[in-house]
Amino acid sequence: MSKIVAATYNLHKLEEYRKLLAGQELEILSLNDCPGYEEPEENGSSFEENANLKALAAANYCDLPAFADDSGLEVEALNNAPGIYSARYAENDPARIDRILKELAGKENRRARFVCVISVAFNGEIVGSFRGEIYGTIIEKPRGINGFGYDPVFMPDGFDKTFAELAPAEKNKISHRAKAVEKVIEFVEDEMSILDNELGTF
Ligand code: ITT
Repeated sequence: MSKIVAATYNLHKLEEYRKLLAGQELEILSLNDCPGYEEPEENGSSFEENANLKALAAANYCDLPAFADDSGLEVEALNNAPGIYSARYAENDPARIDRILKELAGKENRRARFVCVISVAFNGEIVGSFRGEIYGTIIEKPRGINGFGYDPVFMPDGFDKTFAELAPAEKNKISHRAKAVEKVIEFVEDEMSILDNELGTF
């Protein structure tokens, strides 16, 4: 089974990746399996730049293929904040949710989307970056206990439950992370079949 490093210390993300990639003949390691690793500073100005630098640093340090995501919530009426600063918007999940709700108080437009960009790094370079998005609205009060981060206030379009009220398997069918993972799998399958065809010509 091939090994790949999921370059994250976020155990909720890791859990989602292990489920989303369950059928893939992959042993998914995390940064907890890379003793001594020091995370690079997330100083990119886009989800793509941050995902690239996280994936590359982990692949180089662990000498294995690695992928990383940079993800977050973009709220239309807040000029797309918190965006790439989603993890740093306040000191913990409840405080981050509280800040969003306060900033949205009195505003009619509560449209938002989650974004996830996954970059895959191999042999010292980024081989691809893949984006998934899901649109929805921010509700007035947190609901539900599943998931993590902003899930209790995000209600995806077409549902009357928040991400935190959906079962994990339901979130994993529609989420920004699931959509980005689908693109990664498609890319890897295409690359493998190109490789197979090339090897077949010898
Ligand atoms: P790593 O960098 O170690 O992967 P992190 O939590 O710092 O972990 P990010 O910099 O990508 O990750 O920040 C993503 C933040 O966006 C995350 O901490 C949540 O606050 C929010 N977020 C991302 N995906 C989410 C999801 O599926 N549900 C709820 N909140 C999410």
